[in-house]
Amino acid sequence: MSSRGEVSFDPKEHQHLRYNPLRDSWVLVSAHRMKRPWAGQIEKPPEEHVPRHDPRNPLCPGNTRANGEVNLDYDSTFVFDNDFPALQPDAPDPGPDNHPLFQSKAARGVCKVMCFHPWSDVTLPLMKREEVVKVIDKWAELVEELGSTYPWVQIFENKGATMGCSNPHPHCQVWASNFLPNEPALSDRCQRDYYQKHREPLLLQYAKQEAEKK
Ligand code: H2U
Repeated sequence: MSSRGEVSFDPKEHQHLRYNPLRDSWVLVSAHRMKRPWAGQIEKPPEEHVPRHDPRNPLCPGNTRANGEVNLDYDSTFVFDNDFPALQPDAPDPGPDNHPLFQSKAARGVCKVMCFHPWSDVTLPLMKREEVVKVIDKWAELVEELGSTYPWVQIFENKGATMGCSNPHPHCQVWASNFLPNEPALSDRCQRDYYQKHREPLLLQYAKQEAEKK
């Protein structure tokens, strides 16, 4: 309470708007909502037992994938072209639009799958440091290789059933596209605008401020 009897602001108690500089937008923060009683669904941790090698799993070493190809008998990382790619390098152009409300464009690219390890019963946090380094080196290699052709390369991991992950084997996906997806396009625009105004990279200034404010 201030001397004038006003309630002083507590971010854990009082709802407020916070600026997201990467989206030039505002987010409503109402942290006290987490205190409400919960009688809704509670997720149990998965109890599944994942075998180290499953002869039917298309991501395991030496196994046959959905398209009939046989995986190498790999003992580290293993990268292959996704057999069900969301993007392909030679997708046809939809042609000219006849109305501004109904526009379409060619979406081209490459989709790969990368297995992190030959064993299905490990995840990144359970792998040895040198095994994780090999994964990171492979990510860097793929970004460099695909980034020389495509303006955007996205590496992501769908993890767990709720996220729609189709396979327990440790893996990620790599998508390279001939367009910038919406979120990176917006944050690119915001960072460029910030640089124009302040002559300093937005993320660098943000990191400095965070370090100062602790
Ligand atoms: P997700 O678990 O995030 O769905 O990634 C697994 C990917 O592996 C998925 O994109 C591909 C799927 O298309 N895949 C193949 O390319 N071949 C297969 O035989 C199995 C799965």
